[in-house]
Amino acid sequence: MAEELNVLRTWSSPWGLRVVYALKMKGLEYETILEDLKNKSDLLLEHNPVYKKIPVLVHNGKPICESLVILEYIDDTWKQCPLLPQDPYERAMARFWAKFGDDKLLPSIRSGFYTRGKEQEEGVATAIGNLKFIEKLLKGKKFFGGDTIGYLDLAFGWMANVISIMEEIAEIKLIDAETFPLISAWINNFSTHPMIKDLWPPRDRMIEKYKAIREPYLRKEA
Ligand SMILES: N[C@@H](CCC(=O)N[C@@H](CS)C(=O)NCC(=O)O)C(=O)O
Repeated sequence: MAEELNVLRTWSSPWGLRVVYALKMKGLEYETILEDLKNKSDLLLEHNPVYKKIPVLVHNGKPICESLVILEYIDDTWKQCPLLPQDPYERAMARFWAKFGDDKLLPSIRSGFYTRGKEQEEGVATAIGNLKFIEKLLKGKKFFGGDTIGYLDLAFGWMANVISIMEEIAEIKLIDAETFPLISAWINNFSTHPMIKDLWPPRDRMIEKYKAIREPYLRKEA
């Protein structure tokens, strides 16, 4: 049976990009259905009634939600170019760090981005502390997956997409090459990888978007 793969996402969402990167790594054809999150489609509400969020992968009519769950589904369904490591301990660790990225690292980076003054300094310090764990994971490796891009690289793709944009807008420094030589090299390796670079959202549009997202938080603070 011909596979039908649709991805509900937005042009900029790092969680949506996780899914299309994975499909591309596996060499699968898919259609993107772009969502307007201010006016969610009936299709999105029907396919993700619990969270009402993108991304959703629709495989032969069946929806799968939550980007990390979707990555595992893709890896379980199509065996070429494995994303998760084969070793059970390594698999568990990849899942652990992906969850750390979403639950701990990202909120700390956001708290440095959406604030000013002392609160911002504290957010940046916490984020830098969290990034130190990530730096250690890259010791002796080009990618989190080793020599090739794997599940954890796709899970951390948002770091390559978004951190430098947040740094520029909020005038903060999170990743400098001296403190984080391995993360800096990874960002370069990941963002220039042939499977990844064509799907990269344009920087000027991202800057505009993230400025607009930040603005209401600063107004609330003032
Ligand atoms: N944990 C979710 C996060 C997805 C997410 O935050 N999606 C955002 C766009 S980047 C969304 O759909 N927001 C709409 C809303 O919150 O109403 C995942 O990994 O898929």
